[in-house]
This record gives sequence, C-alpha cells and structure tokens, in this order.
Amino acid sequence: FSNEDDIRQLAEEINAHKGPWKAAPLVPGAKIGKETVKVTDPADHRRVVGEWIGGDESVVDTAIGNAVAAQPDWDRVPAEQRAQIAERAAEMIEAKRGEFVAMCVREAGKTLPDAIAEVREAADFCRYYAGMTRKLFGQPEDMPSPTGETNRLFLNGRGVFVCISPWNFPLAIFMGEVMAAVLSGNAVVAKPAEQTSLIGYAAVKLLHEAGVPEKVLQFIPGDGASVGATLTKDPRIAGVAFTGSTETAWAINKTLAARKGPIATLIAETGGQNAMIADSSALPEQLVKDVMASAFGSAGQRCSAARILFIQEDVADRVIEMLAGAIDELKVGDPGLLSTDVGPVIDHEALDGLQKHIDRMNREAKLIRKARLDETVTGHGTFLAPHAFEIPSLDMLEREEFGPILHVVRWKSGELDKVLAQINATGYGLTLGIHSRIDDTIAYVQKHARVGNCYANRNQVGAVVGVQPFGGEGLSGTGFKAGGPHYMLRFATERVLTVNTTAAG
Ligand code: TXE
Repeated sequence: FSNEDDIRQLAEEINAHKGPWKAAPLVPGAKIGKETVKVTDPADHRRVVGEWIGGDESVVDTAIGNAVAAQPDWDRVPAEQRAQIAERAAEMIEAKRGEFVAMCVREAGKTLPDAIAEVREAADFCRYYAGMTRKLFGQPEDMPSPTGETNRLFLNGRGVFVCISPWNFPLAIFMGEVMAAVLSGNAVVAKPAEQTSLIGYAAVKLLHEAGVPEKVLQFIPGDGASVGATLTKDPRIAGVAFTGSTETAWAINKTLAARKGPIATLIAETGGQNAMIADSSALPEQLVKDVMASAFGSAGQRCSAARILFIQEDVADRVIEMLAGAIDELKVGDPGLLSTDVGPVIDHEALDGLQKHIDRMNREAKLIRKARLDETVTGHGTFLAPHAFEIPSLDMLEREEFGPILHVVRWKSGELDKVLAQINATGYGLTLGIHSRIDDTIAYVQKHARVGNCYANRNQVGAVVGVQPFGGEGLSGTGFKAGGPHYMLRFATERVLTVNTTAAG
C-alpha cells in the first residue's frame, strides 16, 4: 500500500470497521473475570471503541503453567514448520489490513499513513523472523572437531518468555516481540499496553488462526503494576522482552534479579532523548522538512523522535524562521482524515504530563512557535498543539518528553565536540540525526555518538525490518536490534552435542 490511490482505497476499507472491539485473556482453562474496561477514541473520548477484561494473579498462574507444559513440544516442531506459520500470519495481516489500520487509528490515535506503515511493519516482522528461523534454527551448526569426535551446536528456545509491549506501536512492536520469542522455540505470555489491549487481542487471535498453538501463545491484558509485575516475578519464566519506559525496565530488572529460578534474560527497548545536529552546510529546506517529520510525526510519540535540534549559530535564525513557518502549516486533527498531519496523544495522563512540560518551557525558555488547534475539531480529544522552544542547553530538559515538542539549541563553530558530549551525557542512546554536506562530519558524528541508530541527511524516522535494524543502548535499551539478524539469538539457548565417533559399531 504505497501510493496515494492505494491509501485512498484503504481509507474506504477502513471506514467499514468502526468496532466496537473486544479483548479478554486468552488462557485455556483460566477463570476470566467479568469487570470490563472501556476504551475511548483518543481523537474524541466521547466515542467508545471497545472494551476489555483484564487478567489477575490466578489467570497469570494458569497461563504460566500452560506455557511451561507446552514449550518442550513446541521447541521440537521443525523450524520450517514454525517459519511457515509466521508467513501465513503475514498474509493474514495483509488480508485484514483494513481492520488493523482502523484499530490503530481509533484505539491508538495513529494517522492513516502511520497506521498503514504499522500494519506493514507487523507483516514484515513475521516474514523476516520466518527467514531467520530457517537460517538460525533450521540445522545445527557443525563445529570444527578433533579426529574421533563430532561437535554440533543446536539453538533451542529458553522456555517461557513474557512479552510486554507499549501503546505507541501497538501492532508492530507487539508482533515483533511475540514472533521473535515464539519462533525461537519459546512459549509466550503476552501483555499489551493497557491503552491498546484491543489490537493485541486481535493480533493473538490471528496468530492462533495461523497455527500457533493456544498454549504456546497466551494473552493477558491488564495493568503493568498488577498483571505485568505478577508475570515478571514468576520463578518459572526464562526471560522478558520489554518495550516501554526506562523506569519500567529498571523495575523489571530488579524483579527478575530478586526471584529464584532460571537466570532470566531481559531484552529491553526503552525511550530516547534524541537529537538532530545540523551544521551550516546543511540544505535548509531538506533540514526543516526532516526536523518536522522527526519531531512531530506520530505526535512525537515515536521512540526515535527528535526532541532536540542542535543548529549551528550562523544559520540558526534562518532555520528557526523556516521552522516557525512550517509549524504554522501543520494540520492537527482527526487521524482518520488523509489531510491530517498530527493526531492526538495517547491519553489524558500523557497530555497532562506534556502540558506541564510546556508550561515550564513557557516560563523558562523562548517559544519559537505553537501550532494552531481548531477546538471545534480537537475539543473532545487528547490533542496537544505541536510546540518548538529555544533553550540554551540540554540542562533544562527532564527525561523522555514523549510528545510533539521540539527544543532548539544553537551551537558555535568549532564546538561540535561539546554538542556530542551533551548528547552522550544524557545517557540515552537511541537515535541521532546529522545534517551536513561534509562527509567527514557525518563520519565523525557517527563515530563519537553513543547511539544505536544514526541517520544522515534525512529524517530520523525509519526502522524498516531487515533494512534498518532498530534499537538503542545505555538508558535506551539492551543493544541487540529488532528486525536485525542477531535479535532472535537473545531468545535462544545454545546446546552442544559431542559424539565420540570411534565408539560406533
Ligand atoms: O510506559 P510503561 P508508559 C516511554 C515514554 C513514555 C513513558 C511512559 O517516554 O512517556 O515511557 O509510557 C507495562 N512490570 N515510552 O507509561 O509504563 C505497561 O503495562 C511489568 C517509550 O506507557 O513503561 C506497558 O505494557 N510491566 C517507549 C509497558 O510496560 C509493566 C514506548 C510500557 O509501559 C510495569 C512507550 C511493571 N512494573 C513508552 N509497569 C518506546 N521505546 O517507544 C508498566 N508495565
């Protein structure tokens, strides 16, 4: 679905799906409660788009018991068969794309192009990890062996993995974590973000239809503090794949360390404090276009989003003026309309937190521009006008402001090292943009910045599966990258078989 006609046709398909959608634990044999949580559309909270029933301690206990029992058989299913299930899932996602796009718009507030990209990414994860399953798990690896023996290395699943996912990529990240874990031979209990339980449920139902056994992949919606914490403290689990805030990753790490059981792995993808650096050789039009996409796309709620623009002093006034003009052009509104550039933020809690940050910036920093909001369109949704502020240095920022707010810092010729030192000092290490027409500058920045993904002369949005493996280091994550060739290894354990060949016959 890449050209405009496709998108227009898809817009019609999407309108056929309005919900209401439902979700509940998918745990064979568990006693499910009756209490429901209503889900409202972030663009208009008067609209109820569905409801879900959460799990509790007993549901978690049953799920982990089921998973422990089911995992060994699943681990013995040939890699080829597992890969084919994933490929079938990719086809089914594409066949149901209209409904998934509609859910991403209505439950998560995604604009149409973002929602379409998200559905495509979910299918890409299935196909890419199918290929990796064949490659990594298809055959044991023959090791160089002394005369008289053979040594072979096998990759196996580790056991039971808990997958905890966020609301900002409710289908793609959810699918990526779950598929990597399941295809590596693990049984999985998946917990979606509270805000996007309906999408998670639809994804798991689809994977069951594609052929993943129901006890190999189970699903429990619920609060992080209750269901999430109960899952991660269970001594029977072998690992957690988590995407969300750094605070939560610390909490999970602590929980895993405190339990007595298999030494558990934590695979974490967390937030960023991402910058873009521009020097005076950068092409201004390209730069402004890319800053706008990086800072305000997806209402700034991408983990890769640019929060800071470092602009070289001698071109700063011009670029700032162009930026203000571009912000004036932004259309904030219903994410279901093709004319919309920026949709709502996820919920009231996010809106309140971001508004507090804006209030402080209004007092302490210089406002460059605030986008226009048409209250008749946005009045019942959790919309935030995109803002750009000029600040003297990064010291003024708190951590991970996750919304459409850009901070601009000027830098002087000869002080690139100081800029890089400020960026590295945040401790985050997810994305960095560099705009320069000097190749040596690009190479220098890439070499000295401690970030997982560095984008030069383009926007810093993009984690195409199998093309731009994505993930951060330091406070931003545990290093290995989703959609990359090594990611699935984190979900596996290695076993070696040594055979004395002289004893045969
Ligand atoms: O994340 P949380 P939230 C960042 C971003 C955002 C902030 C807070 O800065 O403003 O995190 O967002 C589950 N044990 N990112 O509150 O709380 C929770 O239920 C086990 C960046 O949504 O970390 C959800 O499923 N699980 C990020 C998931 O963790 C727990 C995307 C994420 O929620 C838990 C999202 C616990 N104690 C937020 N507490 C990115 N990298 O893109 C919560 N959870």
